[in-house]
Amino acid sequence: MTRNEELFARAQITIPGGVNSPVRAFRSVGGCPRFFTRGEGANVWDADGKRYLDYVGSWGPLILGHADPDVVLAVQETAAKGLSFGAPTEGEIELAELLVERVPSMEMVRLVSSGTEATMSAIRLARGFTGRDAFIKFEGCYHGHGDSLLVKAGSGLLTFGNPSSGGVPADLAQHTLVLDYNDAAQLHEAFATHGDKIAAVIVEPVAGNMNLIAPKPEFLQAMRDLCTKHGAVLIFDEVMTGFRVGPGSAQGLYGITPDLSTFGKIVGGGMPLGAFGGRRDIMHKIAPLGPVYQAGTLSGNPLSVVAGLVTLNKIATPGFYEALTAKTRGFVSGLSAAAQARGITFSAQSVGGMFGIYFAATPPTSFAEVMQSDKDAFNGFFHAMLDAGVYLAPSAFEAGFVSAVHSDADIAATIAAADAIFATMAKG
Ligand code: HOZ
Repeated sequence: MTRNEELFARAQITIPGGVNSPVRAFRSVGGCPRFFTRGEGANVWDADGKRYLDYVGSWGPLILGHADPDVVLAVQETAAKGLSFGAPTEGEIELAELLVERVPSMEMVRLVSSGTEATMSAIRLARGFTGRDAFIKFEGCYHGHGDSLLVKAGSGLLTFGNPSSGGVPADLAQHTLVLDYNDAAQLHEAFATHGDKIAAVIVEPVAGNMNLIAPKPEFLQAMRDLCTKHGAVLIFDEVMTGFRVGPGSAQGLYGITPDLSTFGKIVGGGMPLGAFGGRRDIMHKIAPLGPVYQAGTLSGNPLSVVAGLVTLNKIATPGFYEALTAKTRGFVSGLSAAAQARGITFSAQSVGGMFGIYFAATPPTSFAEVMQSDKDAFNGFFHAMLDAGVYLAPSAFEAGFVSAVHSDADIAATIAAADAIFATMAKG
Protein backbone atom coordinates (compact mmCIF):
# COMPACT_ATOMS: atom_id res chain seq x y z
CA MET A 1 0.00 0.00 0.00
CA THR A 2 1.32 3.49 -0.81
CA ARG A 3 1.25 6.22 1.80
CA ASN A 4 -1.47 7.98 -0.21
CA GLU A 5 -3.56 4.80 -0.09
CA GLU A 6 -2.97 4.39 3.64
CA LEU A 7 -4.08 7.97 4.29
CA PHE A 8 -7.13 7.60 2.06
CA ALA A 9 -8.21 4.42 3.87
CA ARG A 10 -7.73 6.15 7.23
CA ALA A 11 -9.52 9.33 6.14
CA GLN A 12 -12.62 7.42 5.07
CA ILE A 13 -13.20 6.23 8.64
CA THR A 14 -13.80 9.72 10.03
CA ILE A 15 -14.39 11.98 7.00
CA PRO A 16 -17.27 11.21 4.57
CA GLY A 17 -15.64 9.88 1.41
CA GLY A 18 -12.27 10.71 2.95
CA VAL A 19 -12.42 14.29 1.70
CA ASN A 20 -13.75 17.70 2.71
CA SER A 21 -14.99 18.60 -0.78
CA PRO A 22 -16.37 15.89 -3.10
CA VAL A 23 -14.31 16.33 -6.29
CA ARG A 24 -11.13 15.69 -4.32
CA ALA A 25 -12.21 12.05 -3.82
CA PHE A 26 -11.25 11.18 -7.44
CA ARG A 27 -14.68 9.54 -7.94
CA SER A 28 -14.90 10.97 -11.44
CA VAL A 29 -11.50 9.65 -12.57
CA GLY A 30 -11.18 6.64 -10.25
CA GLY A 31 -8.15 5.70 -8.18
CA CYS A 32 -6.62 7.11 -5.04
CA PRO A 33 -6.56 10.86 -4.31
CA ARG A 34 -3.13 12.32 -3.71
CA PHE A 35 -2.60 13.71 -0.22
CA PHE A 36 -0.31 16.70 -0.47
CA THR A 37 2.39 17.50 2.02
CA ARG A 38 3.98 20.56 0.46
CA GLY A 39 3.74 23.08 -2.37
CA GLU A 40 6.34 25.44 -3.75
CA GLY A 41 5.99 27.56 -6.87
CA ALA A 42 4.37 25.46 -9.60
CA ASN A 43 5.07 22.17 -7.78
CA VAL A 44 3.32 20.03 -5.19
CA TRP A 45 4.56 16.91 -3.42
CA ASP A 46 2.35 14.05 -2.30
CA ALA A 47 2.57 11.82 0.77
CA ASP A 48 4.75 9.33 -1.14
CA GLY A 49 7.23 12.09 -1.96
CA LYS A 50 6.27 12.29 -5.65
CA ARG A 51 6.47 15.73 -7.24
CA TYR A 52 3.84 17.06 -9.64
CA LEU A 53 3.56 20.17 -11.79
CA ASP A 54 0.29 21.56 -10.51
CA TYR A 55 -2.41 22.88 -12.87
CA VAL A 56 -5.12 23.08 -10.18
CA GLY A 57 -3.55 25.70 -7.91
CA SER A 58 -6.01 25.01 -5.09
CA TRP A 59 -8.80 25.40 -7.70
CA GLY A 60 -7.72 28.88 -8.74
CA PRO A 61 -6.49 31.03 -5.85
CA LEU A 62 -2.78 30.39 -6.34
CA ILE A 63 -2.10 32.76 -9.23
CA LEU A 64 1.36 33.37 -7.72
CA GLY A 65 2.01 29.66 -7.22
CA HIS A 66 2.37 27.78 -3.95
CA ALA A 67 3.84 29.42 -0.87
CA ASP A 68 4.68 32.75 -2.50
CA PRO A 69 7.34 34.15 -0.13
CA ASP A 70 5.71 37.61 0.17
CA VAL A 71 2.26 36.19 0.91
CA VAL A 72 3.68 33.72 3.42
CA LEU A 73 5.71 36.40 5.21
CA ALA A 74 2.75 38.77 5.43
CA VAL A 75 0.54 36.02 6.83
CA GLN A 76 3.21 35.06 9.40
CA GLU A 77 3.70 38.65 10.53
CA THR A 78 -0.04 39.26 10.74
CA ALA A 79 -0.65 36.00 12.62
CA ALA A 80 1.85 37.04 15.26
CA LYS A 81 -0.33 40.09 15.98
CA GLY A 82 -3.58 38.19 16.47
CA LEU A 83 -5.57 35.72 14.38
CA SER A 84 -9.02 37.23 14.56
CA PHE A 85 -10.77 40.02 16.41
CA GLY A 86 -14.41 39.88 15.33
CA ALA A 87 -14.03 43.65 15.08
CA PRO A 88 -13.02 45.91 12.18
CA THR A 89 -9.41 46.29 11.05
CA GLU A 90 -7.77 48.74 8.66
CA GLY A 91 -6.77 45.94 6.27
CA GLU A 92 -10.44 45.32 5.45
CA ILE A 93 -10.83 48.91 4.27
CA GLU A 94 -7.70 48.61 2.14
CA LEU A 95 -8.98 45.43 0.50
CA ALA A 96 -12.43 46.95 -0.11
CA GLU A 97 -10.82 50.09 -1.59
CA LEU A 98 -8.65 48.01 -3.84
CA LEU A 99 -11.61 45.99 -5.15
CA VAL A 100 -13.59 49.18 -5.79
CA GLU A 101 -10.63 50.69 -7.63
CA ARG A 102 -9.95 47.66 -9.84
CA VAL A 103 -13.37 46.19 -10.64
CA PRO A 104 -15.56 48.37 -12.88
CA SER A 105 -18.93 47.68 -11.20
CA MET A 106 -17.83 47.82 -7.55
CA GLU A 107 -18.98 50.76 -5.44
CA MET A 108 -19.22 48.98 -2.09
CA VAL A 109 -17.98 45.62 -0.85
CA ARG A 110 -18.77 43.20 1.97
CA LEU A 111 -16.11 40.61 2.88
CA VAL A 112 -17.12 37.07 3.83
CA SER A 113 -15.24 33.79 4.28
CA SER A 114 -15.97 31.81 1.09
CA GLY A 115 -17.31 32.05 -2.43
CA THR A 116 -20.42 30.12 -1.36
CA GLU A 117 -21.19 32.73 1.28
CA ALA A 118 -20.67 35.50 -1.26
CA THR A 119 -23.08 34.04 -3.82
CA MET A 120 -25.82 33.08 -1.37
CA SER A 121 -25.61 36.54 0.20
CA ALA A 122 -25.76 38.21 -3.23
CA ILE A 123 -28.90 36.23 -4.10
CA ARG A 124 -30.52 37.20 -0.79
CA LEU A 125 -29.57 40.81 -1.38
CA ALA A 126 -31.00 40.82 -4.90
CA ARG A 127 -34.23 39.35 -3.54
CA GLY A 128 -34.36 41.90 -0.75
CA PHE A 129 -33.63 44.77 -3.12
CA THR A 130 -36.24 43.84 -5.74
CA GLY A 131 -38.87 42.31 -3.44
CA ARG A 132 -39.02 39.34 -5.84
CA ASP A 133 -38.18 35.67 -5.18
CA ALA A 134 -37.33 34.06 -8.51
CA PHE A 135 -33.95 34.07 -10.19
CA ILE A 136 -32.27 32.62 -13.25
CA LYS A 137 -29.15 30.47 -13.29
CA PHE A 138 -27.57 28.44 -16.08
CA GLU A 139 -27.14 24.72 -16.33
CA GLY A 140 -23.59 23.67 -15.47
CA CYS A 141 -22.74 26.91 -13.67
CA TYR A 142 -21.85 26.28 -10.04
CA HIS A 143 -22.30 29.06 -7.52
CA GLY A 144 -21.40 27.29 -4.31
CA HIS A 145 -23.64 25.06 -2.26
CA GLY A 146 -26.35 27.48 -1.09
CA ASP A 147 -29.78 25.75 -1.11
CA SER A 148 -31.35 27.89 -3.84
CA LEU A 149 -28.38 27.29 -6.10
CA LEU A 150 -28.33 23.48 -6.02
CA VAL A 151 -31.09 23.25 -8.55
CA LYS A 152 -31.44 21.53 -11.91
CA ALA A 153 -33.75 22.41 -14.78
CA GLY A 154 -37.49 21.81 -14.45
CA SER A 155 -39.54 19.65 -16.81
CA GLY A 156 -39.89 22.35 -19.45
CA LEU A 157 -37.83 25.30 -20.60
CA LEU A 158 -39.80 27.86 -18.65
CA THR A 159 -40.72 25.76 -15.64
CA PHE A 160 -38.90 26.38 -12.41
CA GLY A 161 -36.32 23.90 -11.14
CA ASN A 162 -35.96 20.80 -9.00
CA PRO A 163 -33.35 20.22 -6.29
CA SER A 164 -30.08 18.72 -7.57
CA SER A 165 -29.02 17.77 -4.04
CA GLY A 166 -30.68 15.88 -1.23
CA GLY A 167 -31.79 18.15 1.58
CA VAL A 168 -32.86 21.06 -0.63
CA PRO A 169 -36.60 21.77 -0.21
CA ALA A 170 -38.53 21.51 -3.48
CA ASP A 171 -40.38 24.67 -2.43
CA LEU A 172 -37.13 26.58 -2.53
CA ALA A 173 -36.00 25.13 -5.86
CA GLN A 174 -39.25 26.31 -7.39
CA HIS A 175 -37.93 29.85 -7.36
CA THR A 176 -34.91 29.00 -9.52
CA LEU A 177 -35.22 28.94 -13.30
CA VAL A 178 -32.40 27.00 -14.98
CA LEU A 179 -31.58 27.94 -18.59
CA ASP A 180 -28.90 26.83 -21.07
CA TYR A 181 -25.57 28.67 -20.99
CA ASN A 182 -24.90 30.81 -24.06
CA ASP A 183 -28.54 30.73 -25.19
CA ALA A 184 -29.66 34.37 -25.44
CA ALA A 185 -32.99 33.40 -27.05
CA GLN A 186 -33.99 31.42 -23.94
CA LEU A 187 -33.21 34.41 -21.77
CA HIS A 188 -35.48 36.61 -23.88
CA GLU A 189 -38.24 34.01 -23.62
CA ALA A 190 -37.84 33.65 -19.85
CA PHE A 191 -38.04 37.40 -19.27
CA ALA A 192 -40.99 37.71 -21.65
CA THR A 193 -42.86 35.11 -19.55
CA HIS A 194 -41.65 35.79 -16.00
CA GLY A 195 -40.00 39.23 -16.19
CA ASP A 196 -41.93 40.80 -13.31
CA LYS A 197 -41.03 37.91 -10.95
CA ILE A 198 -37.29 37.71 -11.59
CA ALA A 199 -35.08 39.18 -8.89
CA ALA A 200 -31.74 38.29 -10.47
CA VAL A 201 -29.74 36.53 -13.11
CA ILE A 202 -26.59 34.89 -11.76
CA VAL A 203 -23.88 33.68 -14.12
CA GLU A 204 -20.25 32.62 -14.24
CA PRO A 205 -19.17 35.08 -16.95
CA VAL A 206 -16.68 32.43 -18.06
CA ALA A 207 -18.00 29.10 -16.83
CA GLY A 208 -15.36 27.12 -14.98
CA ASN A 209 -17.25 24.45 -13.10
CA MET A 210 -18.33 22.40 -16.14
CA ASN A 211 -14.81 22.58 -17.57
CA LEU A 212 -14.18 25.97 -19.18
CA ILE A 213 -17.00 27.33 -21.34
CA ALA A 214 -16.39 30.72 -22.91
CA PRO A 215 -19.32 33.13 -23.12
CA LYS A 216 -20.72 34.34 -26.43
CA PRO A 217 -20.64 38.15 -26.24
CA GLU A 218 -24.33 38.39 -27.21
CA PHE A 219 -25.24 36.10 -24.29
CA LEU A 220 -23.72 38.40 -21.67
CA GLN A 221 -25.09 41.49 -23.42
CA ALA A 222 -28.60 39.98 -23.53
CA MET A 223 -28.63 39.38 -19.77
CA ARG A 224 -27.40 42.91 -19.12
CA ASP A 225 -30.09 44.42 -21.35
CA LEU A 226 -32.90 42.23 -20.01
CA CYS A 227 -32.02 42.82 -16.35
CA THR A 228 -31.98 46.57 -16.95
CA LYS A 229 -35.29 46.47 -18.82
CA HIS A 230 -37.09 44.33 -16.23
CA GLY A 231 -35.55 45.75 -13.04
CA ALA A 232 -33.66 42.53 -12.18
CA VAL A 233 -30.21 42.43 -10.61
CA LEU A 234 -27.41 41.05 -12.79
CA ILE A 235 -24.94 39.09 -10.65
CA PHE A 236 -21.57 38.07 -12.09
CA ASP A 237 -20.15 35.20 -10.08
CA GLU A 238 -16.45 36.03 -10.43
CA VAL A 239 -15.30 33.67 -7.70
CA MET A 240 -13.22 31.85 -10.30
CA THR A 241 -12.74 34.54 -12.97
CA GLY A 242 -12.01 37.38 -10.53
CA PHE A 243 -8.46 38.62 -11.21
CA ARG A 244 -7.86 35.35 -13.07
CA VAL A 245 -8.88 36.38 -16.60
CA GLY A 246 -7.76 40.01 -16.48
CA PRO A 247 -7.04 42.94 -14.17
CA GLY A 248 -10.71 44.01 -14.11
CA SER A 249 -11.91 40.37 -13.98
CA ALA A 250 -14.37 39.03 -16.59
CA GLN A 251 -16.51 42.18 -16.48
CA GLY A 252 -13.47 44.23 -17.44
CA LEU A 253 -12.51 41.77 -20.18
CA TYR A 254 -15.95 41.64 -21.80
CA GLY A 255 -17.03 45.20 -21.07
CA ILE A 256 -20.28 44.27 -19.30
CA THR A 257 -21.11 45.96 -16.00
CA PRO A 258 -23.10 43.75 -13.61
CA ASP A 259 -25.08 45.16 -10.69
CA LEU A 260 -23.48 42.83 -8.15
CA SER A 261 -20.39 40.62 -8.30
CA THR A 262 -19.07 37.86 -6.11
CA PHE A 263 -15.43 37.01 -5.50
CA GLY A 264 -13.38 34.34 -3.75
CA LYS A 265 -10.20 32.41 -4.53
CA ILE A 266 -7.57 34.98 -5.70
CA VAL A 267 -8.94 37.81 -3.53
CA GLY A 268 -8.03 35.66 -0.51
CA GLY A 269 -4.56 34.79 -1.81
CA GLY A 270 -5.00 31.12 -0.84
CA MET A 271 -6.71 31.83 2.49
CA PRO A 272 -10.48 31.54 3.09
CA LEU A 273 -12.08 34.78 1.88
CA GLY A 274 -15.00 35.78 -0.29
CA ALA A 275 -16.50 39.12 -1.21
CA PHE A 276 -19.63 40.48 -2.79
CA GLY A 277 -20.35 43.99 -3.87
CA GLY A 278 -21.53 46.34 -6.55
CA ARG A 279 -24.04 49.15 -6.84
CA ARG A 280 -24.19 51.42 -3.82
CA ASP A 281 -28.00 51.60 -3.80
CA ILE A 282 -28.20 47.81 -3.68
CA MET A 283 -25.42 47.43 -1.08
CA HIS A 284 -27.26 49.92 1.14
CA LYS A 285 -29.90 47.21 1.69
CA ILE A 286 -27.41 45.07 3.64
CA ALA A 287 -27.47 45.11 7.46
CA PRO A 288 -26.68 47.26 9.39
CA LEU A 289 -27.76 49.84 6.76
CA GLY A 290 -30.73 47.91 5.48
CA PRO A 291 -33.06 44.98 6.14
CA VAL A 292 -31.10 42.17 4.42
CA TYR A 293 -29.21 40.23 7.08
CA GLN A 294 -25.72 38.84 6.59
CA ALA A 295 -22.93 38.34 9.14
CA GLY A 296 -19.89 36.20 10.01
CA THR A 297 -17.49 35.76 12.94
CA LEU A 298 -14.44 35.34 10.69
CA SER A 299 -15.59 37.74 7.94
CA GLY A 300 -12.68 39.92 6.88
CA ASN A 301 -10.27 38.09 9.18
CA PRO A 302 -6.79 39.65 9.16
CA LEU A 303 -4.91 36.65 7.75
CA SER A 304 -7.13 36.21 4.70
CA VAL A 305 -7.23 39.96 4.15
CA VAL A 306 -3.45 40.35 4.17
CA ALA A 307 -2.95 37.31 1.91
CA GLY A 308 -5.44 38.85 -0.53
CA LEU A 309 -3.89 42.30 -0.36
CA VAL A 310 -0.35 41.08 -1.01
CA THR A 311 -1.55 38.88 -3.87
CA LEU A 312 -3.60 41.63 -5.51
CA ASN A 313 -0.73 44.08 -5.20
CA LYS A 314 1.79 41.64 -6.67
CA ILE A 315 -0.38 40.91 -9.72
CA ALA A 316 -0.90 44.61 -10.45
CA THR A 317 2.49 44.90 -12.18
CA PRO A 318 2.41 46.07 -15.81
CA GLY A 319 2.30 43.20 -18.29
CA PHE A 320 1.25 40.61 -15.70
CA TYR A 321 -1.94 39.54 -17.49
CA GLU A 322 -0.44 39.81 -20.95
CA ALA A 323 2.26 37.34 -19.87
CA LEU A 324 -0.12 35.00 -18.05
CA THR A 325 -2.58 35.02 -20.94
CA ALA A 326 0.14 34.37 -23.53
CA LYS A 327 1.64 31.58 -21.45
CA THR A 328 -1.71 29.85 -20.93
CA ARG A 329 -2.58 30.26 -24.60
CA GLY A 330 0.80 28.78 -25.59
CA PHE A 331 0.13 25.86 -23.26
CA VAL A 332 -3.27 24.99 -24.75
CA SER A 333 -2.09 25.46 -28.34
CA GLY A 334 0.87 23.17 -27.63
CA LEU A 335 -1.47 20.50 -26.28
CA SER A 336 -3.86 20.89 -29.22
CA ALA A 337 -1.06 20.72 -31.78
CA ALA A 338 0.38 17.58 -30.16
CA ALA A 339 -3.02 15.87 -30.09
CA GLN A 340 -3.76 16.84 -33.67
CA ALA A 341 -0.42 15.52 -34.89
CA ARG A 342 -1.23 12.17 -33.23
CA GLY A 343 -4.77 12.07 -34.64
CA ILE A 344 -6.45 12.36 -31.22
CA THR A 345 -9.88 14.00 -31.00
CA PHE A 346 -9.03 16.84 -28.66
CA SER A 347 -9.44 20.59 -28.31
CA ALA A 348 -8.45 23.22 -25.77
CA GLN A 349 -8.94 26.90 -25.06
CA SER A 350 -8.01 29.49 -22.47
CA VAL A 351 -9.17 32.82 -21.09
CA GLY A 352 -6.46 34.69 -19.19
CA GLY A 353 -4.88 32.20 -16.79
CA MET A 354 -7.64 29.59 -16.89
CA PHE A 355 -7.99 26.83 -19.45
CA GLY A 356 -10.15 23.96 -20.60
CA ILE A 357 -9.10 20.73 -22.29
CA TYR A 358 -11.71 18.55 -23.98
CA PHE A 359 -11.64 15.16 -25.63
CA ALA A 360 -13.99 16.61 -28.24
CA ALA A 361 -13.33 17.99 -31.72
CA THR A 362 -14.18 21.57 -30.80
CA PRO A 363 -14.53 23.43 -27.48
CA PRO A 364 -18.06 23.00 -26.13
CA THR A 365 -20.34 26.01 -25.67
CA SER A 366 -22.91 24.55 -23.23
CA PHE A 367 -23.39 21.93 -20.52
CA ALA A 368 -25.09 19.57 -23.00
CA GLU A 369 -22.11 19.82 -25.35
CA VAL A 370 -19.48 19.37 -22.66
CA MET A 371 -21.27 16.22 -21.47
CA GLN A 372 -20.74 14.75 -24.93
CA SER A 373 -16.94 14.91 -24.62
CA ASP A 374 -15.12 11.59 -24.16
CA LYS A 375 -14.89 11.18 -20.40
CA ASP A 376 -13.11 7.79 -20.61
CA ALA A 377 -10.41 9.31 -22.81
CA PHE A 378 -9.97 12.14 -20.30
CA ASN A 379 -9.74 9.71 -17.39
CA GLY A 380 -7.03 7.65 -19.12
CA PHE A 381 -5.15 10.85 -19.99
CA PHE A 382 -5.52 12.19 -16.45
CA HIS A 383 -3.97 9.07 -14.88
CA ALA A 384 -1.16 8.89 -17.43
CA MET A 385 -0.36 12.57 -16.76
CA LEU A 386 -0.45 11.90 -13.03
CA ASP A 387 2.06 9.07 -13.49
CA ALA A 388 4.18 11.49 -15.54
CA GLY A 389 4.14 14.01 -12.67
CA VAL A 390 1.45 16.41 -13.88
CA TYR A 391 -1.52 17.17 -11.60
CA LEU A 392 -4.66 18.13 -13.54
CA ALA A 393 -8.11 18.61 -12.02
CA PRO A 394 -9.46 15.13 -11.24
CA SER A 395 -12.55 15.49 -13.42
CA ALA A 396 -13.28 16.06 -17.11
CA PHE A 397 -15.67 18.80 -16.00
CA GLU A 398 -13.38 21.25 -14.25
CA ALA A 399 -11.27 24.12 -15.58
CA GLY A 400 -7.49 24.24 -15.06
CA PHE A 401 -5.21 27.05 -13.94
CA VAL A 402 -1.75 28.30 -14.88
CA SER A 403 0.15 30.46 -12.41
CA ALA A 404 2.65 33.25 -12.88
CA VAL A 405 5.45 30.93 -11.77
CA HIS A 406 4.87 28.13 -14.26
CA SER A 407 8.04 28.50 -16.31
CA ASP A 408 8.40 28.02 -20.05
CA ALA A 409 10.32 24.84 -19.22
CA ASP A 410 7.40 23.61 -17.04
CA ILE A 411 4.95 24.23 -19.87
CA ALA A 412 7.23 22.55 -22.44
CA ALA A 413 7.71 19.52 -20.15
CA THR A 414 3.94 19.23 -19.69
CA ILE A 415 3.30 19.36 -23.44
CA ALA A 416 6.03 16.75 -23.99
CA ALA A 417 4.42 14.47 -21.37
CA ALA A 418 1.02 14.93 -23.03
CA ASP A 419 2.52 14.23 -26.45
CA ALA A 420 3.94 10.91 -25.27
CA ILE A 421 0.52 9.97 -23.85
CA PHE A 422 -1.29 11.02 -27.03
CA ALA A 423 1.15 8.80 -28.98
CA THR A 424 0.24 5.81 -26.79
CA MET A 425 -3.48 6.62 -27.07
CA ALA A 426 -3.14 6.79 -30.87
CA LYS A 427 -1.62 3.28 -30.94
CA GLY A 428 -4.09 1.77 -28.49
N1 HOZ B 1 -15.44 24.00 -6.16
C1 HOZ B 1 -14.39 23.18 -6.71
C2 HOZ B 1 -14.88 22.46 -7.91
N2 HOZ B 1 -15.26 23.30 -8.97
C3 HOZ B 1 -13.85 22.18 -5.74
C4 HOZ B 1 -13.12 22.83 -4.64
C5 HOZ B 1 -12.31 21.88 -3.79
O1 HOZ B 1 -12.51 20.68 -3.79
O2 HOZ B 1 -11.43 22.37 -3.13
